[in-house]
Amino acid sequence: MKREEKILITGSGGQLGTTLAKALIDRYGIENVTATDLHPKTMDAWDIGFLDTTDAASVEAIVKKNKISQIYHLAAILSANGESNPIQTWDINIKSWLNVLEAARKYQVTKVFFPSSIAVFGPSASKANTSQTDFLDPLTVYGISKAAGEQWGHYFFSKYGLDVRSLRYPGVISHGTLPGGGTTDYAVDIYHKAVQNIPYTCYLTEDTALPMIYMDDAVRATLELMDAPKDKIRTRTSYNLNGLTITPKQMVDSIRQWFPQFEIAYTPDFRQSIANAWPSSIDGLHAKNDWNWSPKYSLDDISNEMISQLSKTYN
Ligand code: AKB
Repeated sequence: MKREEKILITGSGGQLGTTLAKALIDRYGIENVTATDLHPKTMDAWDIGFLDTTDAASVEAIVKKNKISQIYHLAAILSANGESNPIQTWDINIKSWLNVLEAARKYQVTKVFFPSSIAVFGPSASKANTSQTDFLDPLTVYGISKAAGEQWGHYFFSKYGLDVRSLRYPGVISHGTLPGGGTTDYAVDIYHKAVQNIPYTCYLTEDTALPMIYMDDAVRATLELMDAPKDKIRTRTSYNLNGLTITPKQMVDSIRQWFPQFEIAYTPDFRQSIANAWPSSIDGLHAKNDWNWSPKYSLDDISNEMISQLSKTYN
């Protein structure tokens, strides 16, 4: 039976937004999900409508008109792209989030989801098994906007009682949609090249360890967090979301089980210094304790899924 919720997704055309929209439509029914993006498009079974989340009046109008009860605010500029225009990135990421929070507060939205990121951490945090409460000194404008966004979510919760929930995603690996301008994008691009038998040039060194997660785990975590009873959510800034830790070399070794001839070269660029300031692994203790989070996908599970799905796309 479909549950009675009215869902708004912003940034629904992006990597996470596309898969999350499908999961929410399956769960709540297509008539109850308003999927939006700055770039509208028609998907297989649903439409993504236009919404500029930096325009407060438009955000309020859609929340009011559709009697929205839950918002998943995914619209944002990611870490690598954000560096080419820091002020605009800050403006877009923060303005849109404040517009969503204000509309949610005014129109009694019951739950709001904010995607944060491991990018909130910087050089002062421990590199390995980084705790959720470790020091936040992000070096990218994306990381700064996520760290501030977490605090805004916490503020709206403590001041107005708005039920804001958030996860710090690691790099998300998926076959459905390409990621758009992050530092962890190589972990998706590499599979596209491998299945097409094209050599890949990686912009990070072979031993750059970063936290990652497979899309199915990322979507399941999002839904489990949003489903958890309110009194279980003891973190109102953002939960560390742990999946696994991968280096480019480990990924290549995994891919070579399917494609032994796969070729890779390493030419680090500006994204290397972004990655160097991020944790290599994160501690998901709070997510486990509060709402029982446990990731499922290993690196070989991910390679298996990515290669079999992308082989269908390219063949
Ligand atoms: C990025 O690389 O910017 C994102 C992230 C880790 O938030 N994938």
